[in-house]
Amino acid sequence: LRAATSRETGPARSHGAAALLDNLQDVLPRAEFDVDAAVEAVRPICEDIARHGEQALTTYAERFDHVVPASFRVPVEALSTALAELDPELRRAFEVSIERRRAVSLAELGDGQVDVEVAPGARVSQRMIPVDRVGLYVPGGVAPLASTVIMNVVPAQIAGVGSLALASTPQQAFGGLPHPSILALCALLGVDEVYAVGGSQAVPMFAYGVPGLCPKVDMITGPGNIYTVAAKRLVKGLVGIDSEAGPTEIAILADDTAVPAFVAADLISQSEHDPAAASVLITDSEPLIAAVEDELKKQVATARHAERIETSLTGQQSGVVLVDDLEAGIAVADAYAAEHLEIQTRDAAAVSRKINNAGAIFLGSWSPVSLGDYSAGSTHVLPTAGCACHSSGLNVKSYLKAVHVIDYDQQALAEIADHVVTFAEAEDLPSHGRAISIRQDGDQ
Ligand code: HSO
Ligand code: ZN
Repeated sequence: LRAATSRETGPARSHGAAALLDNLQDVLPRAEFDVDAAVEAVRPICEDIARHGEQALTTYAERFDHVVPASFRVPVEALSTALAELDPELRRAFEVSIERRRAVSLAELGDGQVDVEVAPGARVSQRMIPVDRVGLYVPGGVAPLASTVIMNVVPAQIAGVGSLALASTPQQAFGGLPHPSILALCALLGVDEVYAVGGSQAVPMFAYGVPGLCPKVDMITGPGNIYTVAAKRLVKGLVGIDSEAGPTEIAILADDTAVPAFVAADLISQSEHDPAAASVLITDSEPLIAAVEDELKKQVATARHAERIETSLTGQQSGVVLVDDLEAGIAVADAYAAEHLEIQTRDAAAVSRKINNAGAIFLGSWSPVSLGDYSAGSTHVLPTAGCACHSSGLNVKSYLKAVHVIDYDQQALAEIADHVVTFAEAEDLPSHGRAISIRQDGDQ
């Protein structure tokens, strides 16, 4: 697919970056993800769970998951059993991923120090306060995303979130428990409040609380299918949410130095998630396109999930963008604002500094997206659907509230009093001014 060429879109940056971005966004396709339609489907579920709690959870477990867990709250023994029965090699893989995500999360935390004396005796500082209680949903449907447990739980714990609950779909194959690797990870990470509840029900359960089962949370994080996303949209405001994650995306900006087999493997890796996943190659090299197309044919043929990979790769959301030169490629990548952007070019680090819009940037031949999905230490919860132009991936700060602390002494207030009174008058809010001037009257 030739989705666009730099000839059609004009030479990079010659019309001004903003005009070029608009133009490119029109021609770059993206997966359909109509959350509004799904909202209508989950609205009655949210209302029902708000009203009827556990009884409603039972109804939907029967209807959607075809198994009603013995108890929606997973007994802690099930977590330790899952950990005890975990394959040792997989346990080591989990531990390495946790260690690295912890190291990076600690760095993300920084010292958070804001403490400014704006004038003598006038101090404004900032406290970073963790969210009290978080509910995390981990999908267990098509693929049980055990890595998602790490990506959500580790930064929340490092942020200092006091109470963390996790839900994942009950699985018929595991007697109504969530997938054992998800349970084992909960045990490894010390999360013992776990529910066997599917996404569109877990979100309202967390948002409203279910009496006698699950206390209400303050914030809900974690990905899910379109109904989970729709439920998050419905309860947003009542609780905080991380983001509305759509189908996964990879864009690869490559020149003729890229290794075609690597490029193809990386495109395929994200297409493996979902028939609606987007895999986009942006390059100025026609020989690379030909070589990658050959590789794709070879590699897809032997892939375990060839069918959904092929649907994703041939979908209108995926394709190749042939550009005149790397500068044009950078403009296309910036306009697309991919969830994951790989740069496989000469001096990838220098190219990456010209990119402003991407969820995460993977440099060179040895930092593929799959590494970030599991064990790089970075987050894999990233903005999709172009949201990378305004949002960040999930990190320690996502779980922290910045609270300003204002501390002026009498003299410092007196110094600025007239300005505040004047300002308040200009807004026709004289009582605001009075709250200042009453303190200047001297007879208090
Ligand atoms: N690539 C997905 C995350 C993931 N991949 C989990 C494998 N497991 C969205 O960033
Ligand atoms: Zn992935």
